[in-house]
Amino acid sequence: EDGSAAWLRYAPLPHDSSHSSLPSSIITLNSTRGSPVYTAQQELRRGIQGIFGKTLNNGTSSNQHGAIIVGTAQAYQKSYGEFDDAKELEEDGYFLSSESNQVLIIGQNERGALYGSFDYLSRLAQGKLGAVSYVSNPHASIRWTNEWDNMDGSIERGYAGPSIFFENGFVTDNVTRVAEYARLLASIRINGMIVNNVNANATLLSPRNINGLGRLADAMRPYGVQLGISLNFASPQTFGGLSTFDPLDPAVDAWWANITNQIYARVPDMAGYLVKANSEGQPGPLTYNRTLAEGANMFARAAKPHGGIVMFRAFVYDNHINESNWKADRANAAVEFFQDLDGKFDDNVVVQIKYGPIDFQVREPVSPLFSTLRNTSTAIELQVTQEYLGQQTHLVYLAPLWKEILEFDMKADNRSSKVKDIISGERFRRPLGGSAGVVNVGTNTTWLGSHLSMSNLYAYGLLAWDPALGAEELLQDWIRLTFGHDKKVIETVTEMSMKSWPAYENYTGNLGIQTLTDILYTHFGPNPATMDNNGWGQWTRADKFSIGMDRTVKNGTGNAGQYPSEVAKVYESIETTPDNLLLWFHHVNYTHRLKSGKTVIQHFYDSHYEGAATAQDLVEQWNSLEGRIDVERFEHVLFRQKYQAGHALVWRDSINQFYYNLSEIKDEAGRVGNHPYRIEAEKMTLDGYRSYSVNPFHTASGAKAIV
Ligand code: BDP
Repeated sequence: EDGSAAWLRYAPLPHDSSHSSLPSSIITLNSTRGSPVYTAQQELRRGIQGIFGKTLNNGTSSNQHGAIIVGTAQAYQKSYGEFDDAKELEEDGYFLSSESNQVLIIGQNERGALYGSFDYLSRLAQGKLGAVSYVSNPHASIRWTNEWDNMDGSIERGYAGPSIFFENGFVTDNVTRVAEYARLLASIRINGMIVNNVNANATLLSPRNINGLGRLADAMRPYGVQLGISLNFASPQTFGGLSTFDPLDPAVDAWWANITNQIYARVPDMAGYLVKANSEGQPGPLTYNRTLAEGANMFARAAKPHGGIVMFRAFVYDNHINESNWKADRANAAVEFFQDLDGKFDDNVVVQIKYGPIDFQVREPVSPLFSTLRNTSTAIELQVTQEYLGQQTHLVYLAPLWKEILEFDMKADNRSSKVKDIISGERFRRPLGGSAGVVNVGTNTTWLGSHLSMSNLYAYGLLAWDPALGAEELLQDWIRLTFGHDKKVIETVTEMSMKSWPAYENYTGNLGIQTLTDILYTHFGPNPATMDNNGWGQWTRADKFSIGMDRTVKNGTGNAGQYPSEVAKVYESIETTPDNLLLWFHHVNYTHRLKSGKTVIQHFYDSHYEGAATAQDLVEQWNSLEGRIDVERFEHVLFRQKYQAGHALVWRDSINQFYYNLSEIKDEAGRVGNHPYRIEAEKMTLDGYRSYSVNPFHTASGAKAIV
C-alpha cells in the first residue's frame, strides 16, 4: 500500500458480500485496443477480479444475460436497437443500469462509457450493490488539470518529487506513470491535462519535444484525457528567431499557425493551449500595447482549425505595486484588465480565473471577474496542490472551501448567479466553461506526497463533473475506496478532514487577512512581517493600532464596488461583511468588536490556540486507527500529522507573538508570550547541538533554535 493505486485499489469487499446478480461476462462494443471503451472493458475485468475474485468471460450478443454491456449509445443502438435514455445523454455523459442481471454502461461517447464503468466499479468497491438506473451528464465541458512541471523535471509548487512528464529538458521516454495518472484522472472524469508549467519554456516546441508530447498524448488517449500545453508568449522571438512577438504582426501569427500545425500533426486531438501573459514577469501582448484579447485571439486563430481551445489566464497583475499608494490593490487587477475586453475574445477562448482575487489563500471572497465577464466564456482555477495551505505536510481537505466558492451567489442583475452556473456557461449562455485544477503530481508513489491529500484530487474531479455533490459525501466515498469499510476509520478520517480547513485557517490567518505565510517565495510557514511592503500586493496594512485592507468604495481601494450591487452592498459595510472576510474588506482597530462580541485581537489569539489544539487532536485521532490501516500508510500519515501538530504550534506562537509585539495588547487568557512550563531547547546543556538565531524572529521562542 504505497499509495500508487490511490482510490482504484479494487480491494476485496469485506465479509461475504457475494453479489447474487453479478454478471459473469462482458460484451464490449468496441474492441479496438487503446480506445476508451476497450480500456473500460479492461478496467471492469480488473475491478471485478479484485473486488469479487471473479473472472469475466467474453460475452456475445446472442447471450446477453448476465452480461455487462459497455459501449457508446451509437454502437449499442446498432446491435440492440433504440433505448430511451439515449436522448438524455450529453457529451461525455453516460447511462448506468444494473437493474436486472444485465448491466448496461452506455456512454454518449467512448469517454462516457469509460466514466460509467469507473462509476459502476466505484459503487461495487464501496459495497453499494443495489440496483440503479440513471443518466449522469457533466455540469461543464472543460474539466482539466494543470500541471506546473518544468522541462528540467522540477515542479513549481509540487510537493511529491520530480516530474512524471519531463527530465533534463525533454519529454520523458518512459510514460508508464503518465498512463497511470491518466487512468486516475479518467476515474474522476477529468478530460484534459495541461502538462507543463504556466511559466512556460519555449523549448517545449522543439521537434524532439513535440514528438515527446505525442508520446504523452498516446499514453493518455486510452483514458480519454486530452493533452494540452502552456505557451510562452515570447516564443516566436526567443525560440523562433523572429525579431518580435507582437500578436498583430502577420509573421508572428504565421509562426504560431505553423507551430500549431506541427503539434496537431503529432497530437491530432490536442485539447488546446494555456497562456499566462503579462503576469509576474511573463511576456505578453501589453509589451506591444496590444490588448490581452488581441493576444489571446492570436492563439485562438491558430488552434481554431484543429478544434483547440485557448485557456487565457486572468491572473494578470503588476507585481511591483507600491504600497505607499493607499488606493493600490492587487485584488482589483483582474477586473481592471479584463472589464473592457468582455465580448472581444474569439469563441474558442476561455478566461481562466483563480477562485479569489489574489492567490489561493485560505480564505478569499469569490473573484468579482466571474460576474464582470458576461460575453466571454470562463473557467474557475482551483489549486489541489496545497501551495499556501501547508504543502501537503498539513491535512487540509479543500472540498468545503471549493463548495463555498462554487455555491456563492453573485446576484448579477439581481438574479441567481451562482459561480458554478457561471462557469458551466449556463448563467450567461456561454458555449464553453468549466474548471482547471492545479495538481502538480510527482514521481512519489503517493502522487501528491501525502496519502490524505488525495481526497482533494478525488473531490476536485467529481465536483468539476457535478458541483452539487457534497464535500462530506465525496470524502466518505474516497475513504471507503482508499482505506476500506471499517466504520471507525470512515468516521475518524471524516472528522479529521472536515475540521482541517477551519483549523488551518484558525492557526494561519483568519478574519480574511489571508494566509500569513512567507510571501516572498516559499509560501510555507509563518512570516506575517512579509505581508506588507512587498510588490506583490498581498498586504495586511497592519500597524500598532489597526489591521486590514480597506477595500470599500467609500474610503478604500474600491474593490467592494467590483461586485454586482447586491453583493457590493454587503461588503461595503462593516456591519454586513461576514466576520471571516472582515479584514479582507475593512481596516479596523484591534479592539474592534466582531459579531461574536470578541475583539479582533482576542479573536486572533483564541483562534490560533483553537486551531493548533485541533492539529494536536489530529495526531490522537489518527493514532486511534492503529491496526485498522496497513502499517505502511499508517506510519506515513502519522509522521505528517506529528509534523503538522508541531508546525501548528510554531504558527500559533509566531502569529500571536507578532501581533502582540505590534499591538502590545495582552491576551485576556494570559497565554501569549507566557510559557512558564516551556523549557527552551537553547537553555539546555547541548551535546552535539548548537543554538542559532532564527529569522523571522517570531518563528522560535526567544528567536533561538537549535541545530
Ligand atoms: C502563484 C505561485 C506561482 C505561480 C503563480 C501563477 O506562487 O508559483 O506561478 O501563482 O499561478 O500562486 O501563475
